[in-house]
Amino acid sequence: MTDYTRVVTHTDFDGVVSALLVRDIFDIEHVVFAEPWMLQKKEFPVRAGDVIVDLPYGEGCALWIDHHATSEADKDKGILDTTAKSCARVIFEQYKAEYPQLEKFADLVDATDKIDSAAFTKEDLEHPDVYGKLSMAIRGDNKYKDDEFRHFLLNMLAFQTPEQVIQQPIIKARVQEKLRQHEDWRRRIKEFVEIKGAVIFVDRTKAPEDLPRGQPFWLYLMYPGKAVHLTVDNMKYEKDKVKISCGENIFDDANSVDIGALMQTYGGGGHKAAGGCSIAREDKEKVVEELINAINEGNA
Ligand SMILES: [Mn+2]
Repeated sequence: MTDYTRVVTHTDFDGVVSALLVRDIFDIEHVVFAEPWMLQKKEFPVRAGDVIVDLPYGEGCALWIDHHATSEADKDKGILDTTAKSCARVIFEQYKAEYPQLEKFADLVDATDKIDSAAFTKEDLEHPDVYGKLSMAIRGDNKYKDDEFRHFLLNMLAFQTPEQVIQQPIIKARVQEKLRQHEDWRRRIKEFVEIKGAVIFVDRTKAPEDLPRGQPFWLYLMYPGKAVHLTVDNMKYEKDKVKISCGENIFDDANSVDIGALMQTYGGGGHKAAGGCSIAREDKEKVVEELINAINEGNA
């Protein structure tokens, strides 16, 4: 029917669900996971039969579907809907009339909208539902194990309900490990937090290696009423650099600064509500101070 031979997708929950839908529509077996920067920097080897979803456009692919605002320049090259809350939603709306079997994924696509647009309530954080738990389990710190897990999850979601999927021993164990790590993070992260005006500043470069990754949205519950959180962290491979990530309080309208635009002035990017950049390690103190000042002045 088509010459589509491989799905190239993002490593997050939306990426997994987008791949699931595309695979179901076009009957493609082969799925690979990539990070947005790989396509941006043209470091991903695109093949002629590739269907690229939830990622920036890749020259030479057969089909591209996305919803990121930063993809606007490529909008004529594929299917882009920047108003959609998830890429899974774009695929679902585009193909559901022609492929009515997609209807079985309607709840999963609703859940993906919520996760990909961070439309969480306090209740969602305190008591994550089955989708929240599955999405927590998607990212670890080993690319090969993570990809293996994502493939497994994708295969399970193709023929079982999420409630059944989460009972699979491999998935259940990983979810439980993630919840445990998250508790550990919540207990220990406070030591590396400093409140600077409206900013919750987290310096992970000072934290021990074994401090797990947490869900940064929790910071807004732990330090209520603040406008943004700003985290500085080591980079895995580039030891002479640090990465900065910043996001606005999802429970509160306290932030009016365009975070993506601010990060762009340091070579990064993002959206109005969240963004990041990487900078030379030696500039850390200076840049962090400038960012915190800019955020506080913008919100004064
Ligand atoms: Mn997405």
